[in-house]
Amino acid sequence: MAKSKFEEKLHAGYGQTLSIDEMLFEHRTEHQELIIFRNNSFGRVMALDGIVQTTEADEFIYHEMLTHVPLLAHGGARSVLIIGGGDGGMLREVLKHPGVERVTQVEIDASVIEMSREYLPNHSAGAFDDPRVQLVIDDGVNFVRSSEDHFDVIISDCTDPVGPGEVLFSSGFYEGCKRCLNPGGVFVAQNGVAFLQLDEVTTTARRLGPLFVDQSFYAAAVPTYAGGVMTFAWASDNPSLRSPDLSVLAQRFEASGIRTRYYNPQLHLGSFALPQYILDAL
Ligand code: AG3
Repeated sequence: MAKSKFEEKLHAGYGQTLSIDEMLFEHRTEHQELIIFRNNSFGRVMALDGIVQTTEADEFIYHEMLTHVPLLAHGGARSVLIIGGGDGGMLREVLKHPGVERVTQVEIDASVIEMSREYLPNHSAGAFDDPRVQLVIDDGVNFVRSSEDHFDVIISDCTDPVGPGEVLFSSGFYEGCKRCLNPGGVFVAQNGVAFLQLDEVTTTARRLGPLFVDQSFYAAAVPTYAGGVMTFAWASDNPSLRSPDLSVLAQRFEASGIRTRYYNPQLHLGSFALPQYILDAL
């Protein structure tokens, strides 16, 4: 009989279970175990190596927060680098910014892109066909270590630091990102669910902090990243980018013409206010 439940095993002694109401795709790619299924509460769900990566219902929270926060804080980003993000949701949101002229996306697993285009078409929503996009199938670490290209914003849309995603939390990767950033640029990265992965916050701060003048985290709750708020790492050499005036942000957001379902300028500023248990871990 076909499996009818997806049991996520990311944390010791705690996990979420989603019913597989329709199995769409299940296959071992060259890099990882990829599964896409439909769930009655969250729509289509994609998981890699047993960990939920994205769902149709709540992806907007994650993708909006990892794009609009750095791009609107920067205010003049023309070039963006996305590491990972094979489902295309991040690319879709980045391309909504009228000032963005080119986006390079570096994804290690071509199968994730291919299957997401087929089974999660609303994630990329045509973004992979946009002429501003250059797609590179490569390891993100290799890319940032060797690329001669520079970017205004770098977004690390990676898996958790277990298995193939682990290198995207290494000092070598962060050094490469720093090297590929234009002066005044911003680096952001998904950094796990703080309550259950507090060591990731500490480790990232220790590795990323020394490379930049300003390093911090911001947060948002994404239901299928279970266990509380997810933190996003933030790093730049310009501390004022982290606390722009609300009026400036609101003006930029308005001028962009972007419609969001989670992001708004007030929430942007508020997301940098962190609970004390996170601050204490830094
Ligand atoms: N990548 C981040 C998934 C992290 C899940 N981790 C967790 N629950 N701790 C998502 C890819 C979406 N484009």
